[in-house]
Amino acid sequence: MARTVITFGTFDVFHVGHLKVIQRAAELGDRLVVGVSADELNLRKKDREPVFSEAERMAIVAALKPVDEVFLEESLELKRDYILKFSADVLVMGDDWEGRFDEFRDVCEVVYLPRTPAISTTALIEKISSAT
Ligand code: C2G
Repeated sequence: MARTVITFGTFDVFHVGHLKVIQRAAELGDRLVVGVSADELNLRKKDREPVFSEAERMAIVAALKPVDEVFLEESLELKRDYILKFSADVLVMGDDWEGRFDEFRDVCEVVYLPRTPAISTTALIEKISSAT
């Protein structure tokens, strides 16, 4: 039976930390499904508009070799529904989310992977905006 892995993220200003979590997630199964968070959800979650729109962020993630399918993550509260809808066997998140999704262990495996150090969208935005 094919093993489906699901992961979620904003993936704004796509960087190598995003790439690594996606590559490592894909290695845990046969099919990788990625939920890309909606602009609206991002605004609520981080209190700012993403640099790239949800359509652009989805297009970038969908074009990656390890990714089989992308969908728009419209709400953090729908995680269980998404896991069931895509018949995910494993939920993967970076360890900045450690413990936050343990409640889904009744329907799938939950794995937290170590974040790639020293890179983040916020730091990149700051670096770019301070460049002259
Ligand atoms: N990530 C990583 N290393 C970094 C930066 C990010 O491993 N240096 C991982 C995060 O841990 C996450 C994924 O990349 O698993 C996407 O990160 P974000 O775009 O910051 O996603 P986030 O806003 O945390 O959205 O439902 C959950 C949310 O949609 C997650």
